[in-house]
Parts: sequence; structure tokens; C-alpha cells
Amino acid sequence: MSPPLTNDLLLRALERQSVPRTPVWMMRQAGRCLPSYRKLRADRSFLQLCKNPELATEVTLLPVQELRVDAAILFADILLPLEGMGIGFHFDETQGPVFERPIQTARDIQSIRVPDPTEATGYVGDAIRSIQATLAGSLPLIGFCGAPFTLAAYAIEGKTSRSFDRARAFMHAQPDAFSQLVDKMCRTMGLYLESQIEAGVHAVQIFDSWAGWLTPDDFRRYAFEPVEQILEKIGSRTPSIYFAHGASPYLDILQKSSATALGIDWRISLNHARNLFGDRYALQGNLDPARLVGASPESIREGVRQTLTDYGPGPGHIFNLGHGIHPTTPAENARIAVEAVREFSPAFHLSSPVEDPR
Ligand code: 1CP
Repeated sequence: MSPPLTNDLLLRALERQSVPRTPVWMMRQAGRCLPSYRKLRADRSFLQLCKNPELATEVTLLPVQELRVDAAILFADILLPLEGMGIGFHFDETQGPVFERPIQTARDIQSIRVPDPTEATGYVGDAIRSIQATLAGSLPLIGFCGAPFTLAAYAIEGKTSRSFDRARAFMHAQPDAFSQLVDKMCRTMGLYLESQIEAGVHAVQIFDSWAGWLTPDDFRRYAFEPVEQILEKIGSRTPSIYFAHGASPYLDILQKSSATALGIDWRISLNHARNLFGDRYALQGNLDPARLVGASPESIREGVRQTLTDYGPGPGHIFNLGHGIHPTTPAENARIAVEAVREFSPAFHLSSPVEDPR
């Protein structure tokens, strides 16, 4: 057992325990919206930052210092573990991820490996240990992976896409081969998250960024159930957050999730989600990230107040955006949102005996 954290608000909220204020972090908080990140990135590639534990530590801590969030998230990418599976890619400055040989046939899938994470992504474990040494028990560290469907979709599509048509066509044309690919992703991510937990993360999030393009039946089969298998593998070792972007059509399926918390995008009101899910899950979300791009400070504060009001009083809310922070967001606007959560949220937790760690 590791010693208690100075600020454990995120972990308390995940377990739906009382808190003096709502904890806040932002998906993609460590990236291009921070001038300090752009400076570190100026003479290095994104992958160089990810694969150097000292630099990954530095970048992980930037939003902690500059935005005053209540949790750090490991600086890495959902695609990193694919390299060790034999699915090569690079990040293009304008196009984002580009795969060298996108999967085209069932045969391509047979040669994909389920690697040992200490060999394939040992630098991630090193980064986690280095971040924990630097955080020195001040805040929780969130580990993460991509969900099997989202990762399979990238590997077939070969690049980002608006609606991943090629990947979905493959899924329907060759369902058995697609299931095998999803299964390999599932086993690799289970081992990968276990290795992050062993290295010391306090909670894990599974990002299913493209699950919202599936029919409800396909969502259940290719997105939800593989994620359930990963959650089963990690068991109760850490709390877990399942974020399926665009999942409003599948709320009845999500009600059966084994995750500790569900990430909610901005298309669903937290009020509706809370009524539906009752107190089975903590809920994370869901300010529209577009509000931080150019709205006035008053509008940002109003958006924060509305999000807190939508969730309502009591524990179990983790304030976040409804999806990743947009890279063109002025850092100042992200700061305004975090400060507004700190200012407004104590009124939603009047009965907490726990002290605010600041
Ligand atoms: O500096 C750069 O040019 C790289 C930009 C960048 C960054 C900062 C990428 C490329 N990834 C990241 C970091 C990252 N990605 C984190 C670290 C924590 C943090 O920034 O706070 C995390 C958690 C991710 C997760 C991720 N990567 C997701 C899931 C989240 C989401 O937004 O849905 C996805 C889909 C990716 C793929 C990815 N990585 C990077 C790009 C440009 C993309 C493609 C996005 C797309 O397809 O539109």
C-alpha cells in the first residue's frame, strides 16, 4: 500500500465518498494548449517526448503546475502500444497518426503480436515511476489506454477519419477477422494497463474515442464487451473510468458497465445521466470543450456553474470536459474554468467533513 495522498479528491470522488469540493482535470490537459509544452516540443518530435521518461515527467506535470488541476495524467498516447504489436505508425505534423501498413486482410491480423508490455512499452513504466517520484504523494496519477474498438479502427483506417468508414466496412465484411483484431487489442491493453498499475498509477481511464459510430448491437459486441474483459482483468486493483465518446445512443448498455466511473460527453446532460445511472457510478464530465476556445471569462464561468448544477449536490462528480481540450484553447481559459470549479463547487458539498487540500 502506498502512503495517503495530500490531495486525494479524485480518488474519493471516484468512490463516491464525500469531498469538500469537486475535483477537476481535463482530458488532453498536457498538450498543445500550453505554451510551455509547445516550447519543449519545438525541437523534438511528439514520440521523443513520450519515450523519454524525464521529458514525459516534465510534460505530465505542466498542467498540474499551470492549471492547478487535481490529478496528473500520464503523458503518452493511446497508439503507443501498437508499435510492439507490429503495427507501425508515425505522427505527421499536419495529419496526425499515419500507419505504415494499414490492416487490409485477415492474414495481416494473424501476424499481429500480443507483446509483453515491459519489452514493448518499458518507457511508459519508467515514466510512471519517475512521475510518482516527482509528485511525491501530492496528487493522484491517472494511467490510460485506448479501447480495443478505437485502436482497431485506427489500425485498419490507417489514419484519422471523420467516420472511420473503411474500418467499419471491414468489420461488416469480415466479422471474424475483425473480432480477432479486437481480441488482440483487448489482451494487449489488459497487460498494458496491468503494467501501468504495477508501476504505480492510482486510477485508469479507457478512451473509446470512436465508439459513437457503431450501431447499438455493434457497440455492445465490439466496444463494450471487450472493455468489460479489460476491466475484469484489472479487477479492483485501481478505480477505472470508461469514456466512450458519442455514447448517448447506448446508455442502456453502459448501465451494465463494471467501470467505477463513466465519462460523459457534452451531448448528454449530467442531470439525465445521474437520473439514469443512479448512484452506481461516479460521473466524469462534461463541459463542451468548444466553450474554452474563445468564449468570454463570464461565459466560461457560467458553463462551469451550469455543469455543476446539472450534476447537482453530493458526491460522485469529477469535473472534466466532454472531450479533449482543443489545441487552440488559450491556457488562460482552461485556468479560468479550473478556478471556477474551485470557487463554485464547495456549495455542492456542504456536508463534507473532509478538509479542502487546496
Ligand atoms: O505535440 C503533438 O503534435 C502531439 C499531439 C498529441 C498529444 C499532446 C497527440 C497526438 N497525443 C497527445 C497526448 C495524448 N493523447 C494524451 C496525454 C495526456 C494529455 O495530453 O493530457 C492522451 C490521454 C491522448 C489520448 C488520445 N490520443 C486519444 C483519446 C482521447 C480523445 O481525444 O479521444 C486519441 C484518439 C489519440 C490519437 C491521437 N494522438 C495524437 C493525435 C493527433 C491523435 C489523433 C486524433 C484524431 O484522430 O483526431
